Amino acid sequence: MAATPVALAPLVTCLYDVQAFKFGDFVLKSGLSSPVYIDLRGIVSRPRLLSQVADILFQTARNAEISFDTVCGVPYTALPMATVLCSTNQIPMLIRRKEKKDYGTKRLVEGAVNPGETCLVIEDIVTSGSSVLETVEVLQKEGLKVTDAIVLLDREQGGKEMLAAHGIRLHAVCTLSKVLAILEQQQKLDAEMVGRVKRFIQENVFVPGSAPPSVPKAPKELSFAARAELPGTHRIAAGLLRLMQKKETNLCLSADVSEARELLQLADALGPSICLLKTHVDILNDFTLDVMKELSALARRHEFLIFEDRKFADIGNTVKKQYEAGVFQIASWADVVTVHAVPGSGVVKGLGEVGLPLQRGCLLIAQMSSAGSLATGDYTDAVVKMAEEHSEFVVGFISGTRVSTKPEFLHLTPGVQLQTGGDNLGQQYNSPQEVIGKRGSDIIIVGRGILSAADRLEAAEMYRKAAWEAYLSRLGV
Ligand code: S5P
Repeated sequence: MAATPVALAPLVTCLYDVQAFKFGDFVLKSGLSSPVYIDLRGIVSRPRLLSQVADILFQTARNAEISFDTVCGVPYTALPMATVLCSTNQIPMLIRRKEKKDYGTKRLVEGAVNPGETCLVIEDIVTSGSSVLETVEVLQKEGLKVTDAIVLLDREQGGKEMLAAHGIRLHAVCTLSKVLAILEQQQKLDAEMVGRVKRFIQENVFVPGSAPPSVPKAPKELSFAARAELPGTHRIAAGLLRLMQKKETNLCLSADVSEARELLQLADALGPSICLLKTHVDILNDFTLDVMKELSALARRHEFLIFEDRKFADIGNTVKKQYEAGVFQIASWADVVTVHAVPGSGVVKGLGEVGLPLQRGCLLIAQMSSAGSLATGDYTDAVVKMAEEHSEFVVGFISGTRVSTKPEFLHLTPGVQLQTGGDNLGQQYNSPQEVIGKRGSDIIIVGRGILSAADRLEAAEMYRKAAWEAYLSRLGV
């Protein structure tokens, strides 16, 4: 598609005419003294200008050849811009609420949220990039992909670089230098003021990591080794984090096979490459407790944990029995199990009565990889809250993205393959780089990506390396 150049001078002139740029001496919200003050809020009162701005934002997205399913404007000024853009071009829009979630049970993102879809973020002005990032994180928490943001005006104070460090490409319609050049050429600004503004920009570039005074500093990313030593980290999580660091692996094998012999062969051959081996024990045709004893011996030899993906989802009294007794006696051999939060906290309490004395842990299902999953938004938030209230037994989450900022919790993500796509039953795949590097998860869960390979060990090593490298680059190593 040939790029249509955006005519900047007429746009800057219109913005100047509506007094979007003020030059003089101002004190910004952050407390900084600035020779320039930019306020694009007036655009909403000029319908023709608002349409023009929306068209230019859309043209910029097309010129950059970004593909996206939905658009979300950073509240509030970019909201009407996104509305006009979406309405004109018939694109579904999402609204991000700005209110903190403790104000009530309202959803943080309104509109049809389809996890896995790509959302384009629209912003009016970017300084440090923190407002865009805040919206991006809320959208990602809903399972949406965000790779690009379009901004009307980039003040060139480090926002682009900060967002790039978080995997977001920022495309600016216009930069502050360009505005200065156009206004100087139109003799609306003298060389002295242009020089003052340029110096101010250069002296006030926000370097990633050194946030401006008004922006809360993002918590520093801790290594797996450091997270293992935090006082609040569960014993099981700490052990797992240590062995992940030691073996340099954040790969969990989903060993969805139906014969015990194959399960044990896989555990022996791939054991050195994995930190966890995940079972669906009810898939086995020839399950015996002796098989699980052999599996436990292999787990000790190769240093991985056993994870039964049982997805308990009943009242406490029932799950307690399902966990402890019956044919499978899961609690006797599984270090961790998965749990649906839908019955309420009784499910965790019931399992804990059996698991705690055995020093076991559980993972709460906060999001699912399957298309149309109902585990999104408020449900996901409630799961995180449940985990925090039961951290004696909950070691982390099954989720597509990082859902808790607490480094004590682990995030494990299924629906991972090197090739993105899905199966014909709703499974959706993302790459290890996307899941670990961009969405902030800790461990990838891979089944068919490895099991369908001609050489399973070679495939496991490929996944191990991809996920480990994504983790290292997230740490900035
Ligand atoms: O949301 C989920 C949760 C889980 S635990 N989506 C999933 O796919 N899983 C499990 O991960 C699923 O039951 C299967 O065992 C594994 C993914 O397998 P794959 O072959 O698609 O990689």
